[in-house]
Amino acid sequence: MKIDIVTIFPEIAEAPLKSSIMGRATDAGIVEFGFHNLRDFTKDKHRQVDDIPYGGGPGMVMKAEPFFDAIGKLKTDRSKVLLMTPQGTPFVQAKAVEFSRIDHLIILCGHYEGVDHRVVEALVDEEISIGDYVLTNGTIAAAVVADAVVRLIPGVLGDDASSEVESFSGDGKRIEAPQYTRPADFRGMMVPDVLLSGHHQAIAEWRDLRAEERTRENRPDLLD
Ligand code: JFE
Repeated sequence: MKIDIVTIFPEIAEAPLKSSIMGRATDAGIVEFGFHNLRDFTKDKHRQVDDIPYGGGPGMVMKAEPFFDAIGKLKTDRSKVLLMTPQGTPFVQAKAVEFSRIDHLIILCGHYEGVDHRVVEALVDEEISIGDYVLTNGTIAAAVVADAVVRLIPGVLGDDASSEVESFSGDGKRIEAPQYTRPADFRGMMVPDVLLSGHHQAIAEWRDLRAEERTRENRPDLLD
């Protein structure tokens, strides 16, 4: 899979996607990231990517032409073009699964108050939001999408972690039971006895009960 990210801050997307598991997926040849500076697609001497909004109002709007030129260079017949925006459709695990089956993603990142709408109309397949809060720009959101997508590609996670992938994508979504590791007594805070019992049936029942409780407490929206 190839993922191209177009932004005026490529270094913001590069750091998380060159590190850790994303870096290893790249080294293994499973994914190829392209980080593109939108200013490299400008033609004027000031490399201007923004301008004042038609109709007036505060702030600046991203110009159309640099995005058109970036897409002109990057897009193939296998590409899907995403635009990060707080006005997009919510990015959820099912979307990550869908995108993980695509050959080539191009993720456009705005800045300032948004992007000339002709970019959306002519170039963008899907406008995506990572959540109902407003970031300063789309680059961190693009890195979030890329990370969530790439970890689903076979071979990126160990076999052990891969089965866990299912737990937030199916129907019966719920929070997982609490986890503990050694020591059993940490500064007087004890691991629940049942987890040390070796009684697999009892452990399964305890986890089911605690998962249900925690879902009701933290994510009541997931329960019908
Ligand atoms: C941009 C901004 C005021 C945008 C366009 C480009 N989920 C999510 N939250 N925030 C974003 C995505 C996001 C994505 C791209 C962005 C925010 N901004 C800032 C500020 C109004 C805006 O509407 C610029």
